[in-house]
Amino acid sequence: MGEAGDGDLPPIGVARAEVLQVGLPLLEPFVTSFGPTSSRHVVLIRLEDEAGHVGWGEAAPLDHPFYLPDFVGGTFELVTRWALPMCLTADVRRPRQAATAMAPIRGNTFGRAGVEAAFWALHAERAGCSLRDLIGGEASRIPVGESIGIKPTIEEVVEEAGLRLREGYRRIKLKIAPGWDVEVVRETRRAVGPDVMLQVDANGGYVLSDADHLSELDAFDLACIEQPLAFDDLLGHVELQRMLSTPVCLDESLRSPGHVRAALDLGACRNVNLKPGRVGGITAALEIERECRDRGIPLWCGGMLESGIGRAPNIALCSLPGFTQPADMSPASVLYEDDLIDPTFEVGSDGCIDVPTRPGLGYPVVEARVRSRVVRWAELGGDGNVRARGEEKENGGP
Ligand code: OSB
Ligand code: MG
Repeated sequence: MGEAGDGDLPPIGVARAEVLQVGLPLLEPFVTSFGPTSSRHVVLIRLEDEAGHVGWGEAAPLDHPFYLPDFVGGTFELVTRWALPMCLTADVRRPRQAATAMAPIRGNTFGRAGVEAAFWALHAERAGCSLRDLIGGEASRIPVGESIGIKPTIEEVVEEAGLRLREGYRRIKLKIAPGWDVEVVRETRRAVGPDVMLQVDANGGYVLSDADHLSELDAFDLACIEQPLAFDDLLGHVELQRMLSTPVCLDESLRSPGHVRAALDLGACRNVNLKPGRVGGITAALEIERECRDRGIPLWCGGMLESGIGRAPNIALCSLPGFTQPADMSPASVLYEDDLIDPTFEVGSDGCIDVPTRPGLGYPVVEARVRSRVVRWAELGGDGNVRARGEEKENGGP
């Protein structure tokens, strides 16, 4: 388990751990080709060491299994029964050894990533170091784009795009689905002009026989078409990419560094959306960043409508040089009534957000707000045993 230099490092000793499923107050449903996401919960992992240092991580699959198989209720169980105990009983001295400890778990990338993130945050807190510095990030500000969901009318999409561009956002991504594609792209391109970076995300809503229809999108100079085909159809994307001049970007299909290598070797995509949660954590994300940088593949950080706790490590990752395109990183003010961190981050008039330099997670967690939103919880000892668990029915939720 150890590696060179580990002898000098003390174990990241966890005295107490908590798993908290919390509800986030979405301002409006987020609609994609797989349907509306109107209820949003995430699983938070809170680690505390003997000295009282705290590390927070967030596992952010969706509430339902329509984006990928992972869903919040299953992820709560995965974290409580396996992922966290496997880390607490291992000799974790570096955060990446948490990833190693969880390696026997198949799939369940979001749960593993949330636990690993908590170890990164706790390690950074103990070292008095920012996450950015811990991973060797360079940028102090990162460019951001908005992901605009399917809306009742094209006019509402065009209006939202215009608003964000006036605010400074660096690019616009439109959700598309059969029956909501060429027209919404044509009208948005017409409204924003030729110089704005524009792209689309189909969330697996099409089949290969839609290729002729999708090739109509080639006329609009899109930066990419994200996940046009099913999440498990790598070879379909190889064929489709041959038929489109627009770069195919993969999201759902890429759930590990091996998937990214396979997709690039096969020609299934020319652009990569990296969500640390989707690929199993920060260690896997670092491997993918290096792979894309070495190959000269445009890379950007996607989002899962995370709270600020979930977005924080992703912002740190975006400071690495391999991230060459704007991130899906709308601040909580766009998505939620409030955030779980305060102060949270905002997008400046240059379309960028600051990469935090504070130690640990980088943002103060509003613990009272977190606790008021808990719908399901578990408490574990440093030995990995569950001491207590329960549900808070008055907060509702799944
Ligand atoms: O496909 O990128 C996606 C949100 C939830 C699930 C999947 C996706 C998205 C987004 C939102 O596009 C991006 C964000 O977090 O702002
Ligand atoms: Mg996507």
